[in-house]
Amino acid sequence: MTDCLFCRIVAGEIPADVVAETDSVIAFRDIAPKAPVHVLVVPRSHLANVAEVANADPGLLADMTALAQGIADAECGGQFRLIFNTGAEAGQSVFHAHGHVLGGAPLGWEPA
Ligand code: DGP
Repeated sequence: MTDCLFCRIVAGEIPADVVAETDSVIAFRDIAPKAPVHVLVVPRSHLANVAEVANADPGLLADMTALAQGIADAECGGQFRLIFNTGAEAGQSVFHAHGHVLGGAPLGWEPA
């Protein structure tokens, strides 16, 4: 059994509030939302971060972006922020690539 949290969600071993999915990507609501809409777009295959996705399979990164846009179209008028925390210092806590889709309200911009 893998100890990767998102691999376990992909496998259905841990429940999640899934909002959209394709053959290559699954999207579910973040357990600790930071905006009215906060959904994670996650490749089904285990890659550690967005750079690994881009290097291994650029089409997969396009699939993740397209699913993010579809969620934003359905839930926040097509407007959204897509964030990929990459590395612990940047705030990445789950080392299975994922994009944060944030929207549903005006978003501030407060870089550290
Ligand atoms: P990051 O810090 O960029 O690695 O984002 C990881 C996100 O994953 C964080 O916003 C919280 C979310 N998260 C952590 N555990 C779970 C979980 O068990 N279920 C769901 N749906 N989200 C989780």
